[in-house]
Amino acid sequence: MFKSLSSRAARQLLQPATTSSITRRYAHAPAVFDWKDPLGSSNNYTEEELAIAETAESYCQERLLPRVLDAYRNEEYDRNILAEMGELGLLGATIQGYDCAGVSSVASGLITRAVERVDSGYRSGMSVQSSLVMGGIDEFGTEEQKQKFLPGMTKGKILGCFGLTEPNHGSDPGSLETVAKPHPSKEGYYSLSGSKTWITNSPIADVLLVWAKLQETGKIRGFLVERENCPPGTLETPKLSHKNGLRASITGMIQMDGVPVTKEMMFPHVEGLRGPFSCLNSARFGIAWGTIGALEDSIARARTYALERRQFKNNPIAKYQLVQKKLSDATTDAAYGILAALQVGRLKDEGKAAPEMISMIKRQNCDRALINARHLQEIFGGNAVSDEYHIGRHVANLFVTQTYEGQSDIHSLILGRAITGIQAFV
Ligand code: TGC
Ligand code: FAD
Repeated sequence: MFKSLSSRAARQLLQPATTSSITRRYAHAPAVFDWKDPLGSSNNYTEEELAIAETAESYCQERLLPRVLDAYRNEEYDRNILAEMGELGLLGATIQGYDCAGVSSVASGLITRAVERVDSGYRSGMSVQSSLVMGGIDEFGTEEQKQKFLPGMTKGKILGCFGLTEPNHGSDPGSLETVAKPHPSKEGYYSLSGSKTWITNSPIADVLLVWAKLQETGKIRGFLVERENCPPGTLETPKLSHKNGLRASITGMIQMDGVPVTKEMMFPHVEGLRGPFSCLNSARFGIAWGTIGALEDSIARARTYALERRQFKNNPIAKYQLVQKKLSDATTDAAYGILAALQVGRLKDEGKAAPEMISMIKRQNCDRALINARHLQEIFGGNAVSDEYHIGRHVANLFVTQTYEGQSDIHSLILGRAITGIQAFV
């Protein structure tokens, strides 16, 4: 957190400026523009946050980047990635206790930015584990549930998934059909039936956080389904293949037919959409940081390409105004996006971040990252079609980030409702 100004610094700020103090103030070397951090956002991070960002960036560049092309080509997600991240303390990093790192929201944002600089799919696998499942257990779980799952999940030894979306209900999860009723033969158990789709990590998850309507009340409740406790034939989690985006992550369905879940595995004190949406607040916040990481990687690659590629009288294409405009637009949106995410991160840790603020940065950063990456793709000409230039992968991924955790138009309706007081979805 920022320290309050020392009384000496406060006195200096409050003193009327004299000629000599003005001279002293401008005697520094002139500030230099850094295209990688155009508005100097790194001045606002604590030493600890900078150190965490460096650890995450090193891991991602040294360990994730070398395997992303094969993973994307073959649509393969290596579950060891979550164990590696766990070793470094990157999972569930904002959670206090249970062997988690307990860092600031801004530090967790810097982690997602580092991961998504390599690939949105890798960030997706991490977000689901950290924000959606561990975050949900931390906020709504019993002490027994926390003790049982969080220490293993922060190490990446127990993997989680989050099942809200259904084949017929995506933007409108309030209409979900999955039902939990008293188990017909097992005392103290519910029986879960229904189907979820487009669920990140579901084929490899050990614990599935499933949102279902309790038959007795008609209210949505959260259930922790442990795969190893499901009798044969009650749970299937088939992989969804042939995706044209997010291919380095694993996505599947959750098909439940009378899954027995002990009553102790239901979140006791939250009902309705407040449960899943509270988990989504943290995940959406992470995406706002992450997508800027993907955009920053697109900018760096497009800049390098534009400086090296020569056309017309052997000029680098970076010399031409239309190419420079694309780089300027993208760099400006990335810089604004990070500062907005940083502001919301500080407010989040003070308990002052309204969900609509998170909708605003999720929507804006996803939309701007997608639009700018698409424009930067043009700089690569025909080479953009080769996956070895990485830009096409970012563009395909960023379409998905704009779609999940609330499609951008849905976030504009959330904002519209907050601005006008009038609900537009129904
Ligand atoms: P609405 O009336 O707005 O709200 C119902 C209840 O929920 C509460 N609430 C929130 N609580 C905490 N945080 C938030 N952000 C909240 N938003 C709403 C609200 O106060 C109310 O509580 P209560 O106690 O009064 O009942 O509900 P609605 O049905 O009208 O909502 C409409 C809408 C459009 C806002 C909502 O359905 C929505 O956000 N739709 C988008 C669906 C979505 O985001 N799905 C995400 C699925 S998970 C996913 O995509 C993971 S991808 C992971 C990866 O790979 O990275
Ligand atoms: P729909 O709701 O059918 O929307 C289609 C279009 O209609 C959108 O453009 C939408 O904005 C628009 N629309 C809908 N209603 C309105 C309205 N009232 N006004 C104006 N426009 C409207 N879900 C999970 O629960 N867990 C996960 O882990 C998860 N991972 C995912 C991973 C991937 C790769 C993908 C692609 C999706 C994932 N999802 C997950 C699902 C995701 O959250 C949904 O796809 C998303 O919420 C949109 O729902 P939908 O696909 O049913 O689209």
